[in-house]
Amino acid sequence: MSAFIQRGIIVTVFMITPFARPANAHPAAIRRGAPPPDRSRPNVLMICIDDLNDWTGFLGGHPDVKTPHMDKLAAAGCSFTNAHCAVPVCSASRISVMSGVAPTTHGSYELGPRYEQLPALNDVPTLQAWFRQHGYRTLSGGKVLHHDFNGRLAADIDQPLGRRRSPRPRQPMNRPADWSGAWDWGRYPATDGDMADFQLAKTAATALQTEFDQPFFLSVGFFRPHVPLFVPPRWFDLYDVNTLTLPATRLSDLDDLPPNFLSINDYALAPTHAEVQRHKKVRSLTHAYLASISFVDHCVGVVLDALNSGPHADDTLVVLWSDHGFHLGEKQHWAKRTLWAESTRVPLLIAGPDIASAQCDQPVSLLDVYPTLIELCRLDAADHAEGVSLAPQLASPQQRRSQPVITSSYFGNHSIYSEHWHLIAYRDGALELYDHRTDTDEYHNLAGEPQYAATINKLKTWLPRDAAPEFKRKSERAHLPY
Ligand SMILES: [Ca+2]
Ligand SMILES: [Ca+2]
Repeated sequence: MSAFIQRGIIVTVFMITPFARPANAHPAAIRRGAPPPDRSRPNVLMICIDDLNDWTGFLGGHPDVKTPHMDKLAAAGCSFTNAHCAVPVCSASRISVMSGVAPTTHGSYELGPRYEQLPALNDVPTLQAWFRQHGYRTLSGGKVLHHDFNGRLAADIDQPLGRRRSPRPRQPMNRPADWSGAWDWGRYPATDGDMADFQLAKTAATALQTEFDQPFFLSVGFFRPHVPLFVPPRWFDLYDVNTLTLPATRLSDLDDLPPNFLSINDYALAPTHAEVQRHKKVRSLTHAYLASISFVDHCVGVVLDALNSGPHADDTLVVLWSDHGFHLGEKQHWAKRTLWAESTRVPLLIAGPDIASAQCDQPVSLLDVYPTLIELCRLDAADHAEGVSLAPQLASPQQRRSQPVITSSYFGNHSIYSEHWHLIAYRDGALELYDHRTDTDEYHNLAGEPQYAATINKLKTWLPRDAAPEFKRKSERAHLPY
């Protein structure tokens, strides 16, 4: 009952807010001078997934995973196999995607501030606002921005699709008593219809079957496979907990690593690998993560089926991405926040009219989504966008991206991804170097070997200079001295 009541309150809030907004509340600049709607421009369907790593059929990150709907989308369009987030944590990653601005400019390197709280983004329109200014109707629901389109961002969305929470069981199901409340999992609730993600998928499906007098930009954000990993039983039943493949971990893997920002500060919001092992939860958690992935894949399928059977099937671009990756014991770590590929690498798919079925192995960034979509839809270029358009790679997948990809986590720590190399440079000067041609699991840190000095020096020239200081007010480590 309480969960139902709590959900009711949340629904009430989100249903009332958009309609309570005065009709003239949109900034005048958004509408003044806006071109008339251009129906020749493609629609955009953006699907955001939360905490999904490379455990999809099309990326091959786990041999057992079942993701038929995302695999079908990947086969129809372009799959970027070497895509990385700008920050490996929810809020800062999503702010970067929706602003097109790098963390080294907006100043959010960790979980915390809202988009509209960052002074550097005061004059930066969200991707949705940019499309709206160019005559698009914007619809959005679920977890697109970590904190939703609130405050001055509420005007960016013409038609909110709601943001509900799924129910949770009254008592912990599998969580050890000394773990954070978010870290629980199990066969709950009974049916898909009880899940907020599924309800959102159905709402988005209805919208996609509707005719509009403008092109639309519809964004939906699903919460799974973010913890807590509660999904209905049938998704657990897809996998045999006793025989499923466990992630590969090597005890000696950490021996060649410098201390990093997580170990230095003894900072973790997830259980440690030792704790997961001590409670014998590796297999059970892996099962729940796989089940949650297949559930969200089903939600993606509901949305894509509606698109493909509706009036917009032939003139809609689809972009699907996850906000960052996820460790399940690799490098003795769980969850996110690291600069290893397990944490930074994400699925990124772009499909639609004139986009050929292809795989692109170039290093690309989620920062590239902003300039790519506005180029594909022939909108005005956005000078503030710091990524590069992937239109050249969509036309020719072997085309080199003009610069390496940079991921930042906590102030002063960065990853640099080139086509084959991954350099991690920590704030204290410590380095890691991996050769992805021979070591995609990043077992062998080459940074200390003299023959790689030239490679390291070349990659270091891309390290951000004059990075924006961390915006501390709402950051998770705001109490720390830097
Ligand atoms: Ca996330
Ligand atoms: Ca190692």
